[in-house]
Amino acid sequence: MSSKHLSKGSTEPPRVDGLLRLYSMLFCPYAQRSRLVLKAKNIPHEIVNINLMQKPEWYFKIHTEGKVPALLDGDKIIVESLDICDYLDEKYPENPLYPAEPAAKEKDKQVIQQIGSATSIFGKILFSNEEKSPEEWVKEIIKALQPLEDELVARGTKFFGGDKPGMIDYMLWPWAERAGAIALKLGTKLPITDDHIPQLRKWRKAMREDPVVAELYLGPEAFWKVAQITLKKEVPDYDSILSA
Ligand SMILES: N[C@@H](CCC(=O)N[C@@H](CS)C(=O)NCC(=O)O)C(=O)O
Repeated sequence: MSSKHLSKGSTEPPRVDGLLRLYSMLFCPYAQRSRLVLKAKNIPHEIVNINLMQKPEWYFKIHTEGKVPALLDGDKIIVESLDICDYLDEKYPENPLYPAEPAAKEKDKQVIQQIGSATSIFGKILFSNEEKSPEEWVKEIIKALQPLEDELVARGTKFFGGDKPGMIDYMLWPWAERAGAIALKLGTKLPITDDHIPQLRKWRKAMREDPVVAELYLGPEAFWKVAQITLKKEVPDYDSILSA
């Protein structure tokens, strides 16, 4: 399902003329955004995975900070997940992920800008050693996600994109997929009740059934394994986590 993560001392795989290349890392939510868009739009591409703990020397010529994702299109290199996804949506008009109407597209972009602050709570819970009760975490989660819940309610649609997922949906999904790892960390189901962010929770179930999401789905256990290794300040063996 995925190529080996290349490390220090490796050589860059030969490029294939005319084929898009995404530099990625299997567990990176930002890279997942690009992979979702590539799949949703059925764009032929290859994936080159990067070991972010032991970055290959050659990779700094692609991305000066050595981050993923980065997209290579001929001589062009595009970095930053949102710029990559917008680039792909513009270059490949089939199955557009934004509304055609410019004001509506602008609105979608504004919502996407809010995703980072809404979802930073997940990383805070997974990667910090802060001791809080599940009830306290739930309060923080609901507060952080309420603006997205309100937006979905205002739209009155199953997905932010309407009756099928659009750009907002795919930009948000990687964090919704990782949310299941929180219960694994806390050792208990989160005490979320029916009146807590009901539309977003319905959205998450519907997204899980989207064929594009399903094809790239790794599941909470894999993310929790990576988080645990990272918390111990050890280097995850990205290639064996799914089979371990
Ligand atoms: N703002 C960037 C964030 C990319 C990012 O932080 N990627 C992480 C992996 S999930 C990374 O490359 N980390 C390696 C590093 O920071 O050196 C985007 O949206 O693409």
